[in-house]
Formats: sequence, structure tokens, C-alpha cells
Amino acid sequence: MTMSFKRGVVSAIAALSLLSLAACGSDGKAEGDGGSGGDGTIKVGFSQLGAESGWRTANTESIKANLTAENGINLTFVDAQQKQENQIKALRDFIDQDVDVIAFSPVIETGWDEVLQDIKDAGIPVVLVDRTVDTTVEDPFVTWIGADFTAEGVTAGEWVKENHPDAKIFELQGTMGSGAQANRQDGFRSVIGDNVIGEASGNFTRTEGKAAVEAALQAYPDLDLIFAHNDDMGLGAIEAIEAAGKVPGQDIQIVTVDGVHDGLVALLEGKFNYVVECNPAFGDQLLELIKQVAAGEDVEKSTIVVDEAFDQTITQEVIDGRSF
Ligand code: GYE
Repeated sequence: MTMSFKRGVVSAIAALSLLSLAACGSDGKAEGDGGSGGDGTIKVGFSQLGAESGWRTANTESIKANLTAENGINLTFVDAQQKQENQIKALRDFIDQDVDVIAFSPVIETGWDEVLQDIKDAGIPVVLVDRTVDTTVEDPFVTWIGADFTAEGVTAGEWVKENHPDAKIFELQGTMGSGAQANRQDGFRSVIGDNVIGEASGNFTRTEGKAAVEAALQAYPDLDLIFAHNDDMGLGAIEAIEAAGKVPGQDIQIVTVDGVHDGLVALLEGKFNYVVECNPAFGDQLLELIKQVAAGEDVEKSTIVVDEAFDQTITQEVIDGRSF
């Protein structure tokens, strides 16, 4: 078995011409507010959904490292602590601040119609980041950058099907109603859905993942494989399994998504069995998209970040060579 492989397909689903971006370019900005009116910087409002996981921390670091003043960006970054109402408030503040570009990573898919319409009416282009939206607003965003969550679920499912075709699976879901949860679940179940004997959400956090697995070990004493929608919940699962006197990675196999540092260390230690990467370090690509959007240039409608996958043949060198 190979240690890793390329799975994603890079970008380029379609190049679309943008909405009327002229309205949100350089016209009418107050001088000296750090916006685009005077000094040529691009005023960006970024609503991050939270700080729930290692993935999110790495993603925030990558965004902040790239959307800098040196790179021509005047960034307002707001963390919504996994609450949609906080995100909506941040987005409204960005409208009031008349930013040049709004970027956001939506905590769940629905509930954005009103605010997206208001952003559109204000003529501010939206760059959607990471998670996806489900909205009745037409052309709600100019471009989206993120991972192919369905493909991640399929990759995880295929590994289970090949290596543990009789597994009794407990699925540890991410935040319910988020694109990352819904699509990883769909992809996984399209391959090995009949083997799923139970499910619960751990909201993409270690603490809630642990609690969900504690309950699952009682409710489904036969379970012998956990598919966790992210590393952090898988790390919580390790704690719950060990506390129950079982051996993670042996008595109960663990398959996760993300490939952040702590997850890959668990894989190296034999506590995780397979990890599908979801690469959070795309701040450089986001910067380029934002610059193009602010300049009114045509951009690809979607950019899919390339992922890999790892099994227990992973080495310390591979882990040390990664940026997240
Ligand atoms: O997998 C998880 C995080 O939306 C891809 O969100 C992201 C997911 C990631 O909480 O760790």
C-alpha cells in the first residue's frame, strides 16, 4: 500500500465573468481609512467560523500570514466561535464598513439568504472559503476555494471497504448541517454506508468527540471502527476508547479526515489507522483570488485544494516536513 497519493483535482471547473464588480472597486472610499480609496490596499472583511480544531487554527494562520499589509491587504478578521449569529453580525459590520471584498467560511450551509442578498445589494463581492452555502440568492459569491469533501468521504470509505469490509462502523459527524459534515458523510456512505451501525455529532471538537464516543461505546458495544469527520474528534475518540480499557487502532480502528500534526502523530503511533488529508494552508491561493476579485478580473468559479491520504506507513520525516 502506498503511503500517500494525490487525489484532488486542481481548480478550474469554470472561468466565469464576474458580477458587476466595478461598483465595489475603488470608487467612493474615504481617504485614510486604510481602504482602497487612498493607499491602494484592498479592504477585506474575513469572517472565520471559529477555532474549533487544529485544522481551523492552521487555516487561520495561513490566512493571516498571507492577507497582510505587505501583500496589499487591510484585513479585518473576526472569529464567530461557531455561532452563525456571530457570523451574520460580522458580515453586516463589513457592509457598514464598506469593505472591498467579503470573505467568509460559513459554519453551516443554510440561513444566509438575507445577509447574502444585502451584501449583493451593497455591491460587495463575496469570496467563499472552505465550507459551502445553500441559498436562494442568485450568484451569491464570485468564487469559492476549499476541499472536495465528498471525495474525502469516498477516499475514507474505499480504504475501509478494502481493509475492513465487515467493519461495524460508528460515524462521528462534524457540525450538523455544515458542508464538511454533509458531504463527507455522503461520500463515505456511498461506498460503505451499509456498515454504519450508529452516528452522532462531535461538532468537530475533541471534547464533544470524546463525549460522543463514550456514549457510543455503551450504545454499540460491537462497534469496531470509527469514521471521524476530523482529527480532533478522532483524538477525543482515542481518549474515550482508552478510558474504556480498549486499544485504539487495534480493538477499534479509527479513520479520520484533516491530517493535522496531532492526527498524523496518532497515525504514526498506531492509534489512528488511516487519515485523509484536508489541506488548510491555502492562504496564498486565497490572496491571489482576492486580488483578482478586487481588480474586477475574471476568476475561476471554484478552486479545489489538493489533498493526500496517509496510512500507518507514514514516517516522522513526512510529519516534520509539513506546515500544519
Ligand atoms: O475538516 C474540521 C474543521 O470545514 C474543512 O472544519 C473544514 C473542517 C475541518 O473544524 O477540522
